[in-house]
This record gives sequence, C-alpha cells and structure tokens, in this order.
Amino acid sequence: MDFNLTEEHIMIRDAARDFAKNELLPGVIERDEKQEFPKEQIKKMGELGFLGMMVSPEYGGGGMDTVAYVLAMEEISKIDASASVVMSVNNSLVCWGLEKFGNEEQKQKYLIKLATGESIGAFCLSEPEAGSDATSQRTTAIEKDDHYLLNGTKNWITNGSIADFYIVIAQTDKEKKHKGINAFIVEKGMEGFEIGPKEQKLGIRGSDTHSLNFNDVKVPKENRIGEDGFGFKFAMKTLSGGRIGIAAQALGIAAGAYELAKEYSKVRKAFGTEIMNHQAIAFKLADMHTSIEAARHLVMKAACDKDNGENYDLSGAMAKLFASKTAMDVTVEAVQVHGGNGYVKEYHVERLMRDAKITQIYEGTSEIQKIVISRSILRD
Ligand code: COS
Repeated sequence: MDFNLTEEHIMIRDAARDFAKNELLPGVIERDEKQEFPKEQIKKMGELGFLGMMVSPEYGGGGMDTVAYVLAMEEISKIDASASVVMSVNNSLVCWGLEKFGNEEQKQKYLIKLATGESIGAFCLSEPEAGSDATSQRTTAIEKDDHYLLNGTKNWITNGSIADFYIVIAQTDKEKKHKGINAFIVEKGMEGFEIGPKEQKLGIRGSDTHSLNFNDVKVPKENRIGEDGFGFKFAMKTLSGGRIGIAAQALGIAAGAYELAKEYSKVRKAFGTEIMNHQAIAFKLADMHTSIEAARHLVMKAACDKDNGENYDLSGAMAKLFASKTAMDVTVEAVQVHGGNGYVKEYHVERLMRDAKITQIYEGTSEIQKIVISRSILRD
C-alpha cells in the first residue's frame, strides 16, 4: 500500500473539501431540522462529477479510482452525511453495479445519465422482513412473455422519492432460494410503482428515505441485470464495494466531529485556561485522533485492494466495522468536549453524533460485517 497521494488525489480531496464548506455547510442545520433534501447541492455535485466518479469517461464518468472516491467521500461527510449518502449510493451501489454487470444497452440507456448526475439512482434490497437476511426476499418477479411482473415492498430506500432509476432485487424462483434471485432496473413512473411515505429519521435527515411498493409492475426482460439467477451475487458484490463508501462516510463523520472538538478545545476556557490544557480533554483528543487514523488506514487499504484488483470483501468489511464504531465513539466524545454547547444544534456535533449511528446499520450491520470477517478469516 502506498499512502502517497497523487497530485490528482490531492486536487480531488481539496475540491470536495471546498465544495463541502462553500455549498453544503450553509443551511446544513436547517435541512437536518426540516428533513429537507439538498436538491440544488446534489445537482451541483452531479455537475462537478461527484456522482459518477469511478465510471469510465466512455459512460460519462470521471474515470477515477476508489482512493479518489473515498477521499472525496470523507470530505463531503465531514460536513453533510445526508449529501454523502446520495453520493455513495449513486457511485457504489448503482453506477458501479451497472458498469460492471450491465449490458451495453443498459449502460447507454441508464449509466450515462446516472454518472453525469442527470439522473439519480436507488438500490432496493431491504424489505420489511429481509434486511440482514438478504436471501429471504419476499418481493417477487414472475417471468411472463416479454416482461417480469414485479410485486412487493422495499423499505428504507435512500433516494426513494427523488431517484429516477431503481435497481430492485426480487425473487424469481422461490425453489432455487438465493440462486432464484434477480436484479432489475425499474424506472420511476412505471405503472404500479408507488412511492411510500418518507421515513422520519434520527440522523442523515436531509436524505430522502422511503418505502416503495410494486403492484404488478411490468418490467421489460431487457432490464434484468446479468444472467438469470445472478441477482443475489450481484447484490453481494455491489454491497462489498458499497461498504468501502460507507466506511469512508463514517470516517468523515468522525473526522468532522474531531476537528470541531479540537478547535473548540483551543478557545473554550475553564478553570482559567483553554480546555485543551486539561489532560481530561487532551487525552480524549488523543484517543479520537488515534482511532481516526486507524480507520483511515483500513479505508485506504480496502480502496487500494479494490483498485489493485484484489478481493476486498474482507478489507471492506473491516473498514466499515471499524470506521462506523469510530464514528460513534468519536462523535459522542466530541459532544462531551463541547459540554452544554455540544447538546445544541448550532455546534454541529450533536447532528454528527446522530448521523454516525446509521453507518453501523446500513449496507450491512456491524454484526453482518463480523459474519463476513469471521467467515473469511476462518476459511483460510
Ligand atoms: N461476493 C460474491 N458472492 C457472494 C458474496 C460476495 N461478497 N457473499 C456471498 N456470496 C454468494 C456465496 O458464494 C453463495 O453463492 P454460492 O451458493 O453459489 O456459493 C451465495 O452468495 C449465498 O451466500 P451465503 O450462503 O454466504 O449466504 P447467507 O445467507 O449466509 O448470507 C450474508 C450471507 C450474511 C453475508 C449476506 O446475507 C449479507 O451480506 N447480508 C446483509 C445484506 C445487507 O447488507 N443488507 C443491507 C441492505 S442494503 S442498505
């Protein structure tokens, strides 16, 4: 692993940092309070290329590597995790899966629009009774003449109402269990496709999370991704990369809270001196910095594995497990360093603490990451 960033990496990181400070920071508290989606900001992110960073230029993307992507994810997440989850889902779960496993027609029709930010994507795997247990899909897609008939409900879908294209995982043959699962591209507006109510969330409240209902939606056969029965593997492979993005998001949330706590400790005075001069505070900052650095190494390792063509199931799971725990630990401590001010909205850290929690839940809970990690290390 080479941690020397290239000039391009530094440029991208700095561009993401500037964008986050200039475009996302203004209004971030109000958007959180009102559960308001950062529509204009996401549009700009698309124009700047943040929504299709790893897609090849042939399909309208930035042609960048995973290291560039995680650097940008970290910077955006320091300020606004509601915006970075849109970026993560569009880049890793939708664009990556389509570019890797979609056919040329699907790439021309959908990927180009998604990579340029003209359209937004959503990834629909979770169901009321199939979250961690992803093989237990109740949504069915029954094969008919020239289409599949899609029926079922998906839950907690990021970009639920604002997306244009949805990758939907469904059971096509129950007998075959996970080998009878397929992935389909569903378009907003297809007859029988209804968007359910918006979720009222603890954190990432600016993001747009809905349940979705499919009632006899006719999905053309050409919208199936890959060979018949490839859907579960498609979901697993896509989520493996998605977890690197969420690990970078968690890292950003932690780093954002740490930077605020460090700055606060230099100006806030107690007992006649800045609180950084009290060991109780200095030691907290030392712990925070150390775990953030460790998380960053794991995130970079996973990103490098992916860029080098190595298997990244294990490194991605470890990065997500550790970075999301770091995000929780660090944000709780950042609130503590801020004392009473940490408990009110204007200091940002209470929002970061609420935002951190989801990183231990979505794209595979911490317990799922431990399944992936333990299976991987015990197999050797
Ligand atoms: N890449 C490719 N294939 C994979 C894979 C991966 N990362 N992980 C599993 N598979 C394949 C297995 O090889 C197996 O295929 P074969 O039967 O051909 O060998 C198949 O998928 C089933 O795997 P397994 O038996 O391990 O399935 P389990 O039901 O035990 O589940 C876990 C495995 C728990 C890892 C999986 O269900 C999972 O990741 N769950 C969490 C899903 C999730 O992230 N939900 C959040 C929703 S998105 S916000």
